[in-house]
Amino acid sequence: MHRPLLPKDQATMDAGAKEALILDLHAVEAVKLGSFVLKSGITSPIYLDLRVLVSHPRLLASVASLLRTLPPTRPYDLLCGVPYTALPFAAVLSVAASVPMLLSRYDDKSIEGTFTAGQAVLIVEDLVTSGASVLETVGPLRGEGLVVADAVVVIDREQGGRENLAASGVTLHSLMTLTEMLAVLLRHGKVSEEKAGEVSRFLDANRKVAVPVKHKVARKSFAERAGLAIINPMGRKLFETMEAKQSNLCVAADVGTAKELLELADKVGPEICMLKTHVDILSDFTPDFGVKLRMIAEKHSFLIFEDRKFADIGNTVTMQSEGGIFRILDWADIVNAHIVPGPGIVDGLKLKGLPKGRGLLLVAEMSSAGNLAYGEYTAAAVKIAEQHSDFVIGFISVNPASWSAAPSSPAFIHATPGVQMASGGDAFGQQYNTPYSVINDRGSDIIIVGRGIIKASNPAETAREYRIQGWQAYQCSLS
Ligand code: 5BU
Repeated sequence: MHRPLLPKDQATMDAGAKEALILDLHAVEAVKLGSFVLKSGITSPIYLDLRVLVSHPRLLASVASLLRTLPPTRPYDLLCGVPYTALPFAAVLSVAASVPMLLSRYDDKSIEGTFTAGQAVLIVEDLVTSGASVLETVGPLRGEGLVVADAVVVIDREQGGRENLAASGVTLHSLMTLTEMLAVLLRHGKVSEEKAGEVSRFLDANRKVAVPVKHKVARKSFAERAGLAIINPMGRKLFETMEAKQSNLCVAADVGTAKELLELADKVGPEICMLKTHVDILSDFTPDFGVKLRMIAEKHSFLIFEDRKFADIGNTVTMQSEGGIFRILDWADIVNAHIVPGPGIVDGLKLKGLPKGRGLLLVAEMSSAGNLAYGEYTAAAVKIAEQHSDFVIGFISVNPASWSAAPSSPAFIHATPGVQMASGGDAFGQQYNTPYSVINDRGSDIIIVGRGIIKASNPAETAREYRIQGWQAYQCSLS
């Protein structure tokens, strides 16, 4: 994967080339003087508009080749431009350097292109003020397990972007600063002393532009969110249970018999807010299973979530949830569903579930490698949930913090499978993240842990450890 752009001795940009580029940018009116409100909200006497470069192929090529001279702190496998202005820069650079590119969609933050988790991505940007746009692109890439350590940019406006990016683990490499640009323009008589002075004073007064708050994950406490789930009693009950038990742990009770499951439920009960079942794997299921499990759930105050993943048309799922051998709706507080059949599946489950006060989680993302639940599919799940917020309590999700283009309401809860104390996977594509990563970095609420607990020599003690880790990560995410 080692792909340095150029040998180190060529890495410093030639001052003459930089000066020529600045004059060219001025000539094509990429530099404008006046009074402008920037994306970061501040009013600036200078505006840089590098979109005009698409009309000047020679300049575009020269920007791309100069960006190639900036040495990143680590080798990289892929390039990703920040939409939209930098996309042609990244494309030209990609072709010239023979490095594949990714496209990060502006609307839903989904990623186009071929990649595998662990590959390193170099970000390409036109200019940086607070660094907010770069961070909007970095988040979804990291959410896919890609490594982002460096960003190359044509112009650094020197207004806190470098520091804000460094705080997020991204090193900024710029072709030039705004001060350098101004000095060249002044020397060549392209700006007056007076205007140059105005821009310098503006820069001095605005050295620290913060990343706008909307780009940070603002988290409310579970207690506050219980108050938001007003039309959804099961959602509220889950939030309240979490707060009361100081637990955002759900154990996935993937054992082979009802006997083992009931024993496990009693053991881990004090540590959990929810127990997840796959009732169809129990070899000794009998109709009294539900009554027995509900007694244990009441004793330890946890909710029961049958991970049935309904996936049929509304009429069929109505019968599947209510009838058959398992009679799931009689004993499960919460079930989940895929949205592949469309919103009719929610109507079908709601028909019998809502009168019983049950709740539904929609599978918006999955934890397994190569799954197809991402991008527009995930956004569609959010939409369906909003249309049925009396019954849908939230989502199975993996990286809800990356849904910044279509974030879900804080009244919805996020539960995430694929959790162990160490990241990794199993032989069938399961992918594990740590409790801290799931709750604090990825913005989820509940960790769902199966084998990490049930295969431990002391499941009760291990559940306690996971509960503490999950709860500490939640507390950390509030501050
Ligand atoms: P594990 O032993 O911690 O890997 O178990 C994870 C559980 O979560 C298991 O019951 C799965 O069926 C369930 N699961 C999952 O792993 N990934 C998903 O995307 C969904 C459910 Br939805």
